[in-house]
Amino acid sequence: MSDFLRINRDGGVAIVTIDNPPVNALSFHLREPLMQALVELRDDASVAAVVIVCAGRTFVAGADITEFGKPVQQPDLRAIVATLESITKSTVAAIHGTALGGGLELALGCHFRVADTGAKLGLPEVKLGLLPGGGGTVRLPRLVGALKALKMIVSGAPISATEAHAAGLVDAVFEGDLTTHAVNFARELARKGGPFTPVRDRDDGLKETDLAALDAEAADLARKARGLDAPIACALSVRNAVTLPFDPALAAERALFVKLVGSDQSRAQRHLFFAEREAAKISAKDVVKRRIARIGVIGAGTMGGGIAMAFANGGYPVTLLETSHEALQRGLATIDKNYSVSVTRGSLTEDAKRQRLAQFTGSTDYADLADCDLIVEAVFEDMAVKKEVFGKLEAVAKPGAILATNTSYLDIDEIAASTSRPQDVVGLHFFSPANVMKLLEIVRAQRTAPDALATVVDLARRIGKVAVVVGVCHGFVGNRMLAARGSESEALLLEGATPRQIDQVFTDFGWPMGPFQMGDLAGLDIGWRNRKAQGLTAVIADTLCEQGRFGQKTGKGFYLYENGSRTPVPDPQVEALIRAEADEKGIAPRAISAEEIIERTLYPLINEGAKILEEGIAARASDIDIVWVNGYGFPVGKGGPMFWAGLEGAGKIIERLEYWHQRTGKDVFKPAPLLKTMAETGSWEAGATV
Ligand code: T1G
Repeated sequence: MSDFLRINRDGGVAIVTIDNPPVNALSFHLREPLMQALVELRDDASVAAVVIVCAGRTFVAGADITEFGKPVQQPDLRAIVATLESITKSTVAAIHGTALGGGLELALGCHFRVADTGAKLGLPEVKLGLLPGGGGTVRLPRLVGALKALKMIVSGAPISATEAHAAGLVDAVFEGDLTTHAVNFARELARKGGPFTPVRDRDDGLKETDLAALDAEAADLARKARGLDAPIACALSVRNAVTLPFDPALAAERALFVKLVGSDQSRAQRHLFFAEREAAKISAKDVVKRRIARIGVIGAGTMGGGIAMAFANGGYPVTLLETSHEALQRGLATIDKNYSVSVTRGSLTEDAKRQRLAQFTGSTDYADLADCDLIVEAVFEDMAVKKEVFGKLEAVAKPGAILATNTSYLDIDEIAASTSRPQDVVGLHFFSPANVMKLLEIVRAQRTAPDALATVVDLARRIGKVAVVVGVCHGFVGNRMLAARGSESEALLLEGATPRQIDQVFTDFGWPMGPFQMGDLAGLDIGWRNRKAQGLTAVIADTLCEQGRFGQKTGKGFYLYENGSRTPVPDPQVEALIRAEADEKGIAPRAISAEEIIERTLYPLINEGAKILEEGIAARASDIDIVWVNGYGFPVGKGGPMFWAGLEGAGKIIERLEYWHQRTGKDVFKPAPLLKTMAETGSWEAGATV
């Protein structure tokens, strides 16, 4: 038969077992034998029912994403589902793990679906810049209704077996041996006899469709799409399921899919799918990871509290240490408040909140960290303070405990060298709020032991973080590139651009917000403190801070925030301040184009990324993309700065960088040699391995 599929008989029930590790993706080498098996069983009179089940950890998790962009090899999924629906005897999909994308569409080709209690079902194609291309947008509404189908397909979020059962997507949910339950379910159907109605001919979910409500929901989702095409296509295809007969709706779905699969946006989002998995792979063969049972966090401020929550949310007990009882109580109270907000929003139950709070042990005594396997310091961003903390850890941390610093730009090699155990020292650069932001830059110091590194990379995945291993330099990857991106901000303002204009260019590009609105959100005083620590100035931002204009938290920054509103309102006072500074410097205002703003912000960003690759601070260009998409909101439809450089054209970027370098003399515009390699070869040379 096939290495990827086998057929067993249990009386009159044929059990088709798919076995294509790791996730039973519908690769061509599976589709071919699957099609043959379905035709054979359809025509075999001794077969009374067909059950499709999967070996391994999950039901089919989708089409094989590696096949996209290549010529389609028949049979494709649509042909398989059509053959499945031509079977008149009962067909049952037995779902465990995650039935996603083409996997759920395969299951929708069956008359019935049963699932085990832990199963999840979803159509996440939108996250790849696609829409379900195997009939999902036309069949799912027929079972669960158009509105629920719309929300599932545009969000891409899976639902539980219980929710799927309640919605009519799944016909039964079982505990225990799913295959046996599925076979008995199928046998009972066969005993009762058909005919069995294929999903394509069912309309129970479509009968009461409120088209106005559907259109309203679709319009709301479109507003949130931020320039992405796939969510719009998904909504249109679900609407077609309501307004068109099945076959024309299916044909329209196919046309939309073909358009999306060839688009730059989908290529960008598929790039990110694999890049995220690559980033977690480090060259640490045969390394035994250390056991992590208990976490210590030093500092219960914004970062320390968020980091402690991130570990508690991941199920780890946390000892949270502060210098005083008052500071500790303040930190614990903030944590409690954060969980209460989640409960109010409905994203956390009261019980879960209690469970998470029970994970915390507060202390003001370093000795209480003695049983911790990983200790993360999140104290004031000052080298002397960090070294003092590590000095104390020398005395209490047990052998083999990993000692991590949350510094956002200090030299971790210097911190490690101040201890007697540099092999245990690593950087864990969380992004604020640490309990929410997915990105975790794992900073490998020169003497970080391979097993320590492998341990924290694995731990990051366990607490739901997207880990990228980076090397030591000022600002590592993200913040170093952020400095390059912002290096011209003040010059652009002084030369005539307004904060609103620059921010608008960024949001038009697809960023959630521009740099000035972001600065007001984060607090301008943070950058002000960093600049002062480094002896740097930014005349406009410094002046705003001197006036106490820190941003949203003070009601004004680059923008005004009236009556506690979070909506930025341009402030004539700020524009007057900018003009006054420009006049003092003899800079006459001029019209500045959107293209110029892109060239003086995003091109230096890419150029710094190229330098980071050359220095081996990042191992792959795709790692840099993962940092920027998960840590700074780089639009997923553009794949990250390094992927986007390929779309924009490295040659064009070099030419414009050279122009601005010649005009300003600034190093940030001096094209990195690797950028030239990219222009010549079309791909980024991997930098040294971190
Ligand atoms: N195709 C190819 N490879 C895949 C894959 C897929 N669909 N899903 C996972 N992999 C690889 C992954 O790269 C990794 O490889 C390994 O499997 C383990 O994955 C026609 C068009 C199922 C929840 O979007 O969400 O169907 O790094 O590390 O954390 O309408 O994988 O080991 O070499 O993620 O346990 C729709 C994508 C496709 C689901 C498991 N389906 N996958 O998570 O393991 S488009 C998806 C996932 C489609 C149809 C449309 C997750 C998972 P390597 P992993 P995991």
